[in-house]
This record gives sequence, C-alpha cells and structure tokens, in this order.
Amino acid sequence: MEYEHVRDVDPAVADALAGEVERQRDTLAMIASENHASRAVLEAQGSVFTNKYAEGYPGARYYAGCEYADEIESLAIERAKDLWGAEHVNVQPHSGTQANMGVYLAVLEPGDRILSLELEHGGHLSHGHPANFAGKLFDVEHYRVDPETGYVDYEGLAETADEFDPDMIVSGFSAYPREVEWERVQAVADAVDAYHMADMAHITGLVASGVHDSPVGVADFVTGSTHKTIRAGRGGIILTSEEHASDVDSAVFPGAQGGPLMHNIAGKAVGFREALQPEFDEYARQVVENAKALGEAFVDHGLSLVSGGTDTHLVLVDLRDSHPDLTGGDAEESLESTGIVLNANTVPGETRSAFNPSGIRAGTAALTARGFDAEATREVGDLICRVVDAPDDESVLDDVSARVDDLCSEFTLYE
Ligand code: DSN
Repeated sequence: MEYEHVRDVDPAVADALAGEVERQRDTLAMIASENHASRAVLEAQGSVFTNKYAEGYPGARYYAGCEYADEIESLAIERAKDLWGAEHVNVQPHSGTQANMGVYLAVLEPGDRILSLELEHGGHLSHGHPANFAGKLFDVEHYRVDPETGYVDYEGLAETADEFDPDMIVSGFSAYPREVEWERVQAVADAVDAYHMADMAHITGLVASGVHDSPVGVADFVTGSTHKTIRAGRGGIILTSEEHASDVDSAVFPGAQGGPLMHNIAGKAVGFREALQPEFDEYARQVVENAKALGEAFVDHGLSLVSGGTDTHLVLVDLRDSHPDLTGGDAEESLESTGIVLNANTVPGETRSAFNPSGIRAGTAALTARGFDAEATREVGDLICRVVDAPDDESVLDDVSARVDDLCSEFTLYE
C-alpha cells in the first residue's frame, strides 16, 4: 500500500492515503457498520473498472466494450444467489440507501405509506427520516422497541399497521442488537396487504453464513450493504423473487442511478467468493461470539445494554443509568484518543440531542477480521469500561492507549 503513482502526482492525497492505512492498522475499528475488506477486494475495487461505463445489465448494455463488465457483474450475481438463495439479485446499488431507494421506486408511488422502525429505536435514515428522501417522498409512520425489554414490539407493530394501513413495512435496522423475527413482520404485512422490505444491511454476512435466520424467501424484498459483516467492499444489493425482478432492475437503472460502479461490483464479486468459503462461516460465528463477550464485559462492569445483550455483531450501551453525566459523544472522543474507534448513538427513549446522544454503539466485525477471539475482545471491553469510568484521566488514557498499541501489533492488518 505504497500508492507510488498517487505520490508522483499528488503528495497531499498520498499522505492522506498513507495516514489512513496507518490509522486503520494502529486503531481498533469498532464502528458497527465498518469492516476491513481483504487485499483482494481492495485490489478489485481500485481497478481499471472505474473507467468503464456499463449502463444496463449483463447482455443488454447501452455501451460497447462491456464484455468483461458483463463477466464480473454476472459472477457477482451468481455468487450472491448462492450466498443468500435468492431468485433474483441486483448488485448495482451504490449503497444500502440506494438499494432501499430502488425497492421503494419499484413498487411505491410518492405519497404511499411506509411503516418502519424509528431511528432512535434502531432504524435507519433511509427508512423514512424527514431529512432523507424517503421521509420527503412518502408518508411515514414508525414502530418501536418495547421500552422494558429493548426488543422490537411486534404487537405494537401489528396495532400500528392496523391503524396506519401501510403500503410497505420495512424491517431491519442499523442499531438493534437482536435477531429480527422476519416471519412475524411478514405476518403483519400479509394481514394489512403491504409489501415487506427487509433491510439486512448490518447482518448480510451473518445471514449468508447461516448464523442468523434469513429474510430471503420471507420478505418480498431484501436489501443490504456489502461492506459491513459481508466484507465485500462498499456498495449495496437487492434480493427479490422473479416476480419483482424487472420492476427492481428498472427502478435501480434508469430509475435511481446512471452507470453502475463496475469497480465496486468487481469488489463485490471477489468478496462474495470469499464469503462462499467455509472459513467465512467460522468468521461470522466468531463475530457474534465476540460481540457476546464484549457485551458480557460491559454488563459485568455495570453498564446497561439495550435489550440486555446481543445476538448480532453489535452492542448498544445506554450510558444514562451508569454514567448519567457522560454523553456518548464525550465517551467516543475519549475512546478515540486511546485508539478505540466507535460511535456515539441514540438509544430508545433518547433524552439528548442526536449530535451528542446518550449511548455508544460498538461492533466486532472488523476486530474479528483481524483475528480477535472472544478473550481478546473481552479485554477490549474492559479497556472501554476503564475509559468510560475516567474519560478525562490522562494516566488511564495513556495506559489504555499503550494496551491498544500492543493489541494492534498482535492482531496485524494489511501486512
Ligand atoms: N450509517 C450506517 C451505520 O453506521 O449504521 C448505516 O448506513
């Protein structure tokens, strides 16, 4: 990762690239939506396919010279079908949000009704937040988690669906630590004659490996991003049945996007091949085991976890009980100074601003990619607790920082 050609023409960008490589090597990435793609995926994503226009789909392009573009897109599609067992796959969405846009545009009209999980209860901006296109185009109502248990309130979802009569129910999350009961959401969608879109962005890898139940074959549409637990590089994906194939394809292109990012699709193809290997199942199982170990370290230390624990790759800590004077933003900042990089997050029943909320979210996908086991992850949990207890104590921060350095040297990255 020398970037010598960049350095020749642009030393400032070369410095930033080198700095980012070092930052990733020398810190612990615990932002739950991040991961470390393999060198093979990075190589494919940084390839000459960035030069190629390939509007259309394999075998039916609007440009000449698409022979190899067709080949990689077909490989990505076939591998995705193998991974998730879908009848039809579109690998062109530039991101998870673009994938969601593709599904909405495939079957909804502006003004139609969407029922989704509220943002501060774990949902996502593209599920209909007023600041997002989805909130501006559609009439959006939310369901929530049960304030006592932290689990999705499926009875509340059914009641709200009865009253609101949605055209589409969105399941899935960006900050929810439990398995989603896809069949229960589908039963509600059936009862009110709504489409069901399952956004599995965070758990694409857990579903592909069978660690989590799959929404494919249950929901009408399944969307995801390809750079979180699946490690296939940045992008989005839509999985659906033959029935909706052409509506989805036309909604993605020409509906929502122009030329597909063929270099990203090359990365997806490589990452999906990696995820089809038996080692990936072991990786995904370890991601969840590590998240459980992290959660246990927090609970043993007296921190409150939303829902009390996790089934996924992430834990969500509500700091209000144990550390009422510490905001998520302050915790994030102190942790970053030690080399532990996670994010402040809203929690159900949030009482602070979204810019400096009451929780922190931590994920284990990236640590696991660099080889962390449950014991090492638990130690990171203990280090986080030390910082949360004394966020301004320089000697604690120095001590934790030194241990983070040791762990980064032991669990190497991109050597
Ligand atoms: N913003 C991402 C996350 O951090 O969950 C999802 O798109």
